[in-house]
Amino acid sequence: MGRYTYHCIDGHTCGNPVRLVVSGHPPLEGKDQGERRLHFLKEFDWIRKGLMFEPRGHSQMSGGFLYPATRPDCDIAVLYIETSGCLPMCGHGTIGIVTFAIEKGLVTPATPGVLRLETPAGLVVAEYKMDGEYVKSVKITNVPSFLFKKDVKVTIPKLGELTVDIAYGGNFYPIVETQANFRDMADYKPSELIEMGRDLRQYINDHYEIIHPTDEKIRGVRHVQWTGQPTKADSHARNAVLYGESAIDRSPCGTGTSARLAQRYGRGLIKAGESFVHESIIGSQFIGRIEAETKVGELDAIIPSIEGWAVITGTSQITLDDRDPYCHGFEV
Ligand code: PYC
Repeated sequence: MGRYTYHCIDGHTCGNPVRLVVSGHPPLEGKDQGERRLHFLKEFDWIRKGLMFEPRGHSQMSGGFLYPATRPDCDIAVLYIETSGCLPMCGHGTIGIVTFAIEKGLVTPATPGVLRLETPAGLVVAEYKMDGEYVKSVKITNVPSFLFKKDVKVTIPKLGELTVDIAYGGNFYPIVETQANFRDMADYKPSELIEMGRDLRQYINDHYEIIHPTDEKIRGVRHVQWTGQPTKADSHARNAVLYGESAIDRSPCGTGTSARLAQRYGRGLIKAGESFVHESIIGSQFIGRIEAETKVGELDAIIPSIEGWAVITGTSQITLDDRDPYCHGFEV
C-alpha cells in the first residue's frame, strides 16, 4: 500500500452523515456502475474501511465517490461507501452528494436543476432547488421499488416470533410494524433497536434467499426498518433503520422510505400520486411520493420519489498510511 490522501466534503442529510470523497478515486473497471461497485469491493475495499470506520470515521459514517457515467443518459455516476459495504443505492447519501456537488461546482448537469445519476441500482434523477448559492432541497426519483415477500416469519431472542414484510427500495428492508410482540420503536432504546435489528437481519439472511429479480448482483438484507407512530402532526409514520453493525439512520432513510412506500402500495394502503411523510428517530422528515406504477420482472412495482435537504459542515483531508496499524479502521 503506502500513503494515500483523500479530500472530502463532509455534511449531513437530515441529520445523517455524508462524506463525499473528491480526490483519490481508485480506477474502476466494469461496463456499468454495478460492475464497478463489485470491482471496488474486490480491490479497494480498504479505502472504504479507512474512510468510514474509526478513527477517521465512526459507526454512522456514509458517503460516496463521483465517477464519469458509463450511460449516455446520465450526468455522473455514484459509488456509495458505508460502514456495511457499498450499497447499490443510498437515498440520504444521494441527497447529500447532489447538494455538495452542486454547491461546490463539481458537476455541470446537462439540464440545470436536474442531475441524472447512474447508481449501481440503476438510474436516479435528482431535481434540486436553489436558495441563492445554496441547494435548498433535493427530490430524488428512485429506482423501481417493490414488495418482495409478505408475512415473513422470523424469531429473535428478545421479541420471539415476528411477522415482517420484505420490500426493496434500492436495498432490501425487512419492515417491522405493530403486532403482538412489537408495538412501537418508541418502546426501545436505540441500543436495543440495534441489537434486535442485527438478530433479525441475521435470521433473514440465514433462512431466506433474497435476490433482486432482475439484478442478481443485488442480494441479501443489510438493513432493518423498525416503525412507529410519528411525533409530528404532519408526518404519516416514523422509522428507525439499522445499518452496519451499530448505526441507526438519523434521516428517515431514502431507500428505506422507498421500500416502505412499495410495501404500503403492495398492501393497497397507498396509491400512485399519493405522498407519505416519513419521520426519523430524531424527528427529521423526508417527503415520499409514488410517482408511477411499473413492473420489476413479474412483480408489481412503483417509482418512488424522496425529498429532503442536506448541508455541508466542513471539509477534510484524510490520510491512509499503512504505518498506522488502524489505517483500515476498526469497530468496537
Ligand atoms: O438513505 O438510503 C438511505 C440509507 C441507507 C443506509 C443509510 N441510509
